Amino acid sequence: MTEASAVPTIEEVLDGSPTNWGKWGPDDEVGSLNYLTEAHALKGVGTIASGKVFTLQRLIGDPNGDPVWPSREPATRTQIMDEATWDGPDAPQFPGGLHYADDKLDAFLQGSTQYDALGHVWYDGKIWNGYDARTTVGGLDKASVQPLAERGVAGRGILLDIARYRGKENLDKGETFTHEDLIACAEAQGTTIEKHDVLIIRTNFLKLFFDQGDAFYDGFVEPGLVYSKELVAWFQEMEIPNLVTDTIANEVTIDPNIGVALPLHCALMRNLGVVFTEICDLEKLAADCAEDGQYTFLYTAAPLKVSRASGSPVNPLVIK
Ligand code: UVW
Repeated sequence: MTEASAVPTIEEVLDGSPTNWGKWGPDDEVGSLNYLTEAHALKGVGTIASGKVFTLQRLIGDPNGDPVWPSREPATRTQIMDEATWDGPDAPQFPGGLHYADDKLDAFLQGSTQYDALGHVWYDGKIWNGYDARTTVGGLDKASVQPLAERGVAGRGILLDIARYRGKENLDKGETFTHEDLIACAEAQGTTIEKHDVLIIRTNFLKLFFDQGDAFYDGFVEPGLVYSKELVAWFQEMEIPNLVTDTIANEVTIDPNIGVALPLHCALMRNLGVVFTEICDLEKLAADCAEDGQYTFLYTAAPLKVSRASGSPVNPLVIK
């Protein structure tokens, strides 16, 4: 414990917590995605029964607003060229009379459905695989999103519809669940979480962003997984490569037991190399899974290849 407050430091909380540093060599930058081999891609393919396709990205520039982490702003798209560009006498001229539309996006790379780079969070001066946190200065020289983007993700995904399991339209502010709840939820759905599954967790919490407007950010505490030694051990034992959710930060924002912000980002991402995917829209997929009872599928995704970036937008694809 620090003397100034009752809240322990992350170092204190995660003292002795397992790491996978060095497991895939001293130069590794993709962490637990190493668990997803060609055989796992084929295992995902083997679940395909109907060929139904689902995209999990939220709209960027939603007229109803884009939910983002409180310190970030939604993306702004600016129209640069359109038919009006050709209204005046100084209009560009292209041989043959071509006109076209162009636009640009000013966006937080983590301001929409996104992959976090493994170097996105840290404590104690070290990021994933033990790289020095100074390697993040001015851009991530290590464990940026680029290696994740180059590798891509393909494997068996499993939807864990916690909201439906709890009989709720959406989880409430600060509501928590554990790995045991995930196991029980899978069982209630008639399936089992297998080693190396991509976990896709539905809370439908962001419904409140659209229902409540600005009030959504009052006392901002998202629901989600809550830290425990047992939960971290379970992720390690199950060799989970990728944690995907429909919340902004994949875990309860402030741990209700210890008061620490986002400890699972540290225990799972920084220490185990579990890759995080956030702000997904799981509504159509969840409705379909509830209807046909098939909660496992091929999950594929590739974030954008952005040099030295700490995250990148993504539009994950599920095929059932
Ligand atoms: C933070 O870690 C602050 O944000 P996120 O993981 O939600 O991108």
